[in-house]
This record gives sequence, structure tokens and C-alpha cells, in this order.
Amino acid sequence: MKFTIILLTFGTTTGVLAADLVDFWTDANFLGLKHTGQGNVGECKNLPGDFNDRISSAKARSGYRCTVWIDANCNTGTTGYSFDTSSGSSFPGWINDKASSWKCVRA
Ligand SMILES: [Ca+2]
Repeated sequence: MKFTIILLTFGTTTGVLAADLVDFWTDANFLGLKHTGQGNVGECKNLPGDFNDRISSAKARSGYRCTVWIDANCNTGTTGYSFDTSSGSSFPGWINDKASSWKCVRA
């Protein structure tokens, strides 16, 4: 007899599967090393070490708007920088090479 096991992974509290929400690049104009940020909508994520304090441009995936913060853990008490699918081609100086965390919401 043959069994097929299907494993399903569910998100934490929302029951939504983690999705590709945003792409980050280490250079302006979507160049350099790329990191695809995966998570749930509204979930705060910290950038991995190779990208922490190095991001210079980013694109939200279609249908999302994303924000980055200088501090880890999306310190919403500080100013964040928000972008959509095209407006993050060149991070302003105050957050260029300084972002450490991010969060995306539905646009
Ligand atoms: Ca950079």
C-alpha cells in the first residue's frame, strides 16, 4: 500500500501562508545583491545579516506597500521610509545603508 503525505505549513496567527512581499537590493536602482523578503502581511521582519545596514533600493510586490526602519523590530516610534512597486529606487540619505527591519501591508 502506498501513502502520500502532504504537509501544509500555516502562518502563525492569521492562518495565511508566508508570501514573497518585497525585494531589496544593496545598490540603488535595483542593482547589487538582492534579498526577497518573505512574511505575512503586517508582520515585522528583520533583515538578514548580509543585508542589514546595506539596503539602497527596494520594490514592494504588486498589491503591497512596504516600510523600512533604521532600528530592528520595526520601531514604529521612529520615522520609517515607505515605498510601493516603483518609488523605492533610491533610498534617501537618512536611511540609505541603514535599514534593519521591514513590514508590508496591502496597498
Ligand atoms: Ca547599499
